[in-house]
Amino acid sequence: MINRRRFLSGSALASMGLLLSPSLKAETLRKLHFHGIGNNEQTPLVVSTWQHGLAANYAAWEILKKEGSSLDAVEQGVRISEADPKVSSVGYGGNPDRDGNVTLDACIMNKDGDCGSVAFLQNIKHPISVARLVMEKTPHVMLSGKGALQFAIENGFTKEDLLTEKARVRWEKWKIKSKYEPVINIENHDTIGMLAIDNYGDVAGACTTSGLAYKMHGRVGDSPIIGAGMYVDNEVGGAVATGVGELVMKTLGAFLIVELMRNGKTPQQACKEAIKRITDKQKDYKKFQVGYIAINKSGEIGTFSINKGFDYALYQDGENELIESGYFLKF
Ligand code: SD4
Repeated sequence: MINRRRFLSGSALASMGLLLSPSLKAETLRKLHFHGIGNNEQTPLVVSTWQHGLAANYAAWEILKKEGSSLDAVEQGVRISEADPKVSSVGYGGNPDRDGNVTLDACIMNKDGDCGSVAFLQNIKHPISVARLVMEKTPHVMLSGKGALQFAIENGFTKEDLLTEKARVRWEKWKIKSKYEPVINIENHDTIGMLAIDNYGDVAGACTTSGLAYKMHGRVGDSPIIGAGMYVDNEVGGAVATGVGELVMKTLGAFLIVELMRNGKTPQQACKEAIKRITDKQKDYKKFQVGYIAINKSGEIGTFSINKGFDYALYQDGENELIESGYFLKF
């Protein structure tokens, strides 16, 4: 658990004249809450995977600080990574599959337990926004492939070529050996998963990726699977995953973490337990990376990964920092 915030006790608040004043208006209370002096001293907050989460968090925080919703915050936050050609495993600039196609997976979930997802979507720069529209405008949770593309176009998205020159050159180089081999923490582990709690204490989550580099055409990972790559329950908290999606899907990692928290585990204990589920069951786990982030309703954070090298970006208490996660494998 990370608790970097000073705790203002009841007596400290009383000495500031805040507890006793009946005239304290709701607006003032909200502001105090925002600045960490309210019922829950650790929110609002936004947390996301990997270094590029820093820029994404910043965009999310801009929304949270204007008292926007956690749902808007996570959508706008991850769109930064989706649009950034330097991020080689999300949206535009993402590494292609082995046949040279950039195929995208994304999902989003709100405080009411509604969710939307797209899988195997091509030529659309912001799959997260398509996922949100699936949630808001259709009776379904998930659209995939051509159907997802058709839905996106019908809703005003434009088709774009997402394979940048740099990604194409990397792919051409990869084709020389054509060996599918996810490398721990290197370029193909850049999915952005983001969780936020807003000023009103509500939790939302988003996850978006171009998936594992040089995967088979048609392969879908954990990131668009509700409960695998991401899960939110506003009574409990939320969790997101990054890394080799097959391991996450086999253990339904994000849902598992939220259920463990529901049953009393801290976010940190829950993330460790979910990693242990993988290391107990998967013989070859040492070769792969999986990282989890979880938050609970009080704004406590947990993170854990199989291998060293997973880091996450946390924007809380006005500070946005990159923090190294704990990990299972100590060499
Ligand atoms: C996938 N989990 O498609 C994604 C890849 C990833 O960080 O997380 N990269 O399996």
